[in-house]
Amino acid sequence: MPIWNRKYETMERSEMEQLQLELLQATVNRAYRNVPFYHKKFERLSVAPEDVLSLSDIQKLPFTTKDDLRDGYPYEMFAVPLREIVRIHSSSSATAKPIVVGYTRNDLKHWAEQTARVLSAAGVAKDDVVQIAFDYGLYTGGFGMHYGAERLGASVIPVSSGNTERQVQIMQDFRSTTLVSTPGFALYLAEVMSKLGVSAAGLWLRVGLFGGEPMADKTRSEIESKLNIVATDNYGISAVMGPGIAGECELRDGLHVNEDHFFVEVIDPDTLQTLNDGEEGELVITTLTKEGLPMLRYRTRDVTRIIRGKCKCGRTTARIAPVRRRTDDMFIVRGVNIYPGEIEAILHDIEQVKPHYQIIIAREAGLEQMTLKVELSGDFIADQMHRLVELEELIKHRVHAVVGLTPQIKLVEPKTLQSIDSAQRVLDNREI
Ligand code: DLL
Repeated sequence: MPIWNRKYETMERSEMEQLQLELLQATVNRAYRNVPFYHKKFERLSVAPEDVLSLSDIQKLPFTTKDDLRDGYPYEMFAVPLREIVRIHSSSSATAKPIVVGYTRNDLKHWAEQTARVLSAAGVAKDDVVQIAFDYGLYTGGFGMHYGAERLGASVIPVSSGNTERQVQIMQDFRSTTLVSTPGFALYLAEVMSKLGVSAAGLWLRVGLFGGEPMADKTRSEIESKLNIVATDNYGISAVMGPGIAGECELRDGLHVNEDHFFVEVIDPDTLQTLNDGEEGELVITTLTKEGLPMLRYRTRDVTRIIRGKCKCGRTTARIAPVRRRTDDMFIVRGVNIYPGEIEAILHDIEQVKPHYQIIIAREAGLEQMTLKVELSGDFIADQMHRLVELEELIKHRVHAVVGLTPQIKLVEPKTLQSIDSAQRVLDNREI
């Protein structure tokens, strides 16, 4: 099994820790000197960059959250002047303050290296034809994986997301060997193939890299059997970098972290104490090489555990267990991150409805659908059908503008959803 960067991916533990300490000290210095947000936080906690003398001293440092990034919208968390930034990505929200991330030329070089490593770990090489079906745009998925695949020397098809029938055609005609997408899209693609009468046996596909959302075991086996491929799980988060933070090797025994670029910790989300290796908790990531937007102890809200010890593939890097849950109420539909609170805020501003709602997620004919049940306000008199239709269209439009996804709307009688409890707020009926 090839290893893209033997030096860093198979480094002795002690050597890796020494490297991480040096990189951490440099990152902390840069963040403290160049980002007023960190400077203030350090002062408040009475810590100085010189206090980081060992890796465990990271626990003295402040956490960073998504809200901190939102408050610093758009560029306040950047550690370099804008002229040094060569790429900007952002999270999905259109009207709420999104998260903006900036990359220097070196950051992009490192990013390509990181995604080249996860592609290589999944078994992708120079001779492969890589069909990238992540969105290309502000989302980090498409471009992130693209540059890594090019770095490997593979032939890249930047097909982006959607247009599924065309994707099947391309897969057949261009002889794609590798599919890069969300697991949800891969399932839908399989559904469309079966509708079109295209069999996986007639394709060249042999491997898939999936990420951007959780992939349940059942989903993985379904993708593997329907597409006749080996499917690997790949973790990333835009606030920290995008894809390329961690990915499974062909043995699929945990996701290898690119530890020379990211320092991972797992904390108890309530006490904020660092947990031991193997204990499950919230993943916290510190960037070690990022210049544009260094992140100190970023709280991902993703639940996982750290796995140490050499993998049978030969890599010595720490691994994380697949992420299946979060500590907050964010959910992901068609790769789009959605918070119930965003939906609630939209409904608050529409006088014909109450902000009492329920979100139902299901897979229909392979495609993920979000249905939003909304309670009509008592004053709303639906004397004419067209008024209801207009109202549904208005809600659809507003939700699409904010979260980037159009839900199906079901308007329900007043007072039918007002006492819904939080466990029933989001019903995820995607079986796999
Ligand atoms: O989803 C970046 C990415 C793109 C990663 C393509 C991998 C592949 P965000 O939009 O910031 O970034 O969403 C990050 O998605 O906190 C997790 O909750 C979830 N997530 C990403 N990858 C996985 C995965 C990109 N492999 C959020 N398993 C994260 C489970 C995942 N959840």
